[in-house]
Amino acid sequence: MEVQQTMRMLVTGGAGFIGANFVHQTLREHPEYEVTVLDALTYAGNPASLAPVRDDIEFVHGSVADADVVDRLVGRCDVVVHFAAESHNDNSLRDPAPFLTTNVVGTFTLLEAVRRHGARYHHISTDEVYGDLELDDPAKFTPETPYNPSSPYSSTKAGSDLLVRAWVRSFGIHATLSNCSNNYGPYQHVEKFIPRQVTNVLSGLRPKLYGAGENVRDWIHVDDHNSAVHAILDRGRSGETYLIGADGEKNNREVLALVLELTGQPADAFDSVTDRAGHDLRYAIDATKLRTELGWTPRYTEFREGLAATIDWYRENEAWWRPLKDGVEAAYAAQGQ
Ligand code: NAD
Ligand code: TDX
Repeated sequence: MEVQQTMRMLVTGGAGFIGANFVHQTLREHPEYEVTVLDALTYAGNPASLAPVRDDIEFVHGSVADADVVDRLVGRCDVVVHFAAESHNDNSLRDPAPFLTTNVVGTFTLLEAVRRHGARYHHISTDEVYGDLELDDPAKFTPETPYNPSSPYSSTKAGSDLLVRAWVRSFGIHATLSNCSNNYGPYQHVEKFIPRQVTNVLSGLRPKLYGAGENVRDWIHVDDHNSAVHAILDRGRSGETYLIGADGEKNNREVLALVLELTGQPADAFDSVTDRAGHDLRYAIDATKLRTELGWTPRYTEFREGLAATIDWYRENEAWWRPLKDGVEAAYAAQGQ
């Protein structure tokens, strides 16, 4: 019988949306890992998202920008998967400062610890580093697309990606990067588009569409994002960037129409509100490298089904999102959104 060696994995941002789903998937499907989560529990971090696995992981409350705690944890890990970030574009327009500290200084702090201790590092990033595409452009983002970020959020993510690439080239750290499109699924903060609209309907509020709603996002289920990250951890080549996407392009109007249909609302039961400043028009991912080189395929190919299951999750888990809702809506209302 083959005995599998246990590897110690540090997951930063594991109390956030994608990180928490990653921890759940890792414990379910990858028993070779022992998981430690490092999370600062900002407004976006929720210990309740880890409650089902609380006894199976180590949880450390702290910041990725804290060099002492990072050095101690990276020093006793084999693998670091870095999800922690300030992640919301609208917040980055209100106050960019924490985006610099967490996304840039936090990544720098991790990279220095990885350099000292020799851990394997995987960097989670976004397709937004590439800027946006025209609606009628047949092109999609590829790993060769030049960086051209639009918002304080995406520019700090781009900066953090460039730090990783420089640490690979200059110091030879063992690192991979992934840039993924828009995720949906359980445990996503109610500030984000799909959870905001779903929880608005569940609260008797009208959904809010920015501008004309023509902006296109390339939706992927969070479990598909995370299975791609595991494929990269298992089989990715050091120093390489993999784009993660599942051919899920839809404009915001279409997504909102589905939310309204699946929740039994009339098709016109929403408000058009002030558009986002600098609003990126379209994102689209070409994931050929991930599919051909690593043999990855998505499981959630029917957006309608994945969205219906996500709506059910918000229906059944009101205790998880209700405490966040009023504060988020008050902040949006203050800026006419
Ligand atoms: P999120 O905002 O839901 O979660 C972020 C987590 O990081 C929270 O638990 C928060 O407490 C934690 N955190 C914030 N600052 C920290 C700090 N200084 N130290 C330690 N922990 C800190 O974000 P998300 O949507 O889960 O995104 C996770 C990662 O995936 C981010 O790097 C984001 O850029 C990337 N990403 C997100 C999407 C998406 O659609 N949500 C798409 C592509 C890439
Ligand atoms: O109320 C809303 N109404 C609306 O029309 C909100 C909150 C958003 N929108 C629009 C803006 C975008 O075109 O919906 C689209 C999606 O918005 P967000 O959920 O804020 O996502 P986005 O800005 O596309 O960024 C997301 O995907 C890439 C994540 O938040 C990022 O972390 C990730 O990098």
